Amino acid sequence: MTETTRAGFVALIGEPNAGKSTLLNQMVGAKVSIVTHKVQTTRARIRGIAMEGPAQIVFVDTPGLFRPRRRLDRAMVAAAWGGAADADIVVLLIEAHRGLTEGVKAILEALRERLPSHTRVALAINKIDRVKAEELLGLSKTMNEAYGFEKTFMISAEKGYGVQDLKEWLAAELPGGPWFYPEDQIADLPMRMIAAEVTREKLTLRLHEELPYQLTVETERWEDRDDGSARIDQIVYVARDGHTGIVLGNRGETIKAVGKAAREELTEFLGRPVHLFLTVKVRPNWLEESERYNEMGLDFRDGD
Ligand SMILES: Nc1nc2c(ncn2[C@@H]2O[C@H](COP(=O)(O)OP(=O)(O)OP(=O)(O)O)[C@@H](O)[C@H]2O)c(=O)[nH]1
Ligand SMILES: [Mg+2]
Repeated sequence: MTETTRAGFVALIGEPNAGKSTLLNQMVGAKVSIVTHKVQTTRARIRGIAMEGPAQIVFVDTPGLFRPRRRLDRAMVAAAWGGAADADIVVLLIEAHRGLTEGVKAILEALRERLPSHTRVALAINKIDRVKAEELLGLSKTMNEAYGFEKTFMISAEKGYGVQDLKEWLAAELPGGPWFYPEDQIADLPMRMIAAEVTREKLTLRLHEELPYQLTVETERWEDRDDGSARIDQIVYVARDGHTGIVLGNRGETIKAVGKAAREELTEFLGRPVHLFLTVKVRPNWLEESERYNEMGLDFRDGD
């Protein structure tokens, strides 16, 4: 088997909101990484596993690359570059309608500076459903003048256009060798973390402005019950007293809606009933606590 099989790591990098997590989910065929219309949704490196013929492609979703300010930002950006450095192939995602932005320019610069020169980098121009076909050729040309990409793909991660082409190319380019995971595994992330991410996604979708960036969710207890259901207890850590009321909402309606949406998604994901209990706790300093970073799968020291 090892003579014909191929396997490797493909890191998805790009600006926040480029569609990296959407692409990972599309490749895997299941929602492993949370997606929102807001920037900086993904906080850590998330592995999703896809099979393509004899090849096993381990996709590494990374936090968006941007100019970091806070400790959490720095740890996220460090995690993203770490994912790129460890990968066999890096795929840079850009948004078709935004083109070669200042942020993308900074990433190209950093690709040259931070990654070994033999690193293989492909370009995926995403969200092609948002632009006219004739604009794409020009953008592809501009991008390839700015950086020596090995190959360029035009895709819509959301609609699935061009995704299979990209997948087949990656599968063919990965090194020969045994698979890293069982054939039917789709993610390499503890269930308690996936469950916390699902709740964070629902909170991010319902809360405004800075609030989603100032909270974190942890699964505190997970009990598999005899009747086949799971009882999951989670804590939502907020940074300020005033945030508790906003997260709870008028008569608790926000947290109720969040809990319901998260529970439904988890029930579907796990294929069994879920009882989800959410508690909101104020923790003014959580953004400076190493334990919170460990829970998120981030390296606290990277924030120094
Ligand atoms: N129109 C369109 N929207 C897309 C496409 N791919 C992703 N999106 C949307 O873009 C937004 C961001 O998608 P994500 O997958 O969360 O982006 P990301 O790069 O993982 O973002 P961060 O985790 O914040 O770095 C979401 O609203 C997606 O639905 C696409 O092909 N077309
Ligand atoms: Mg993401």
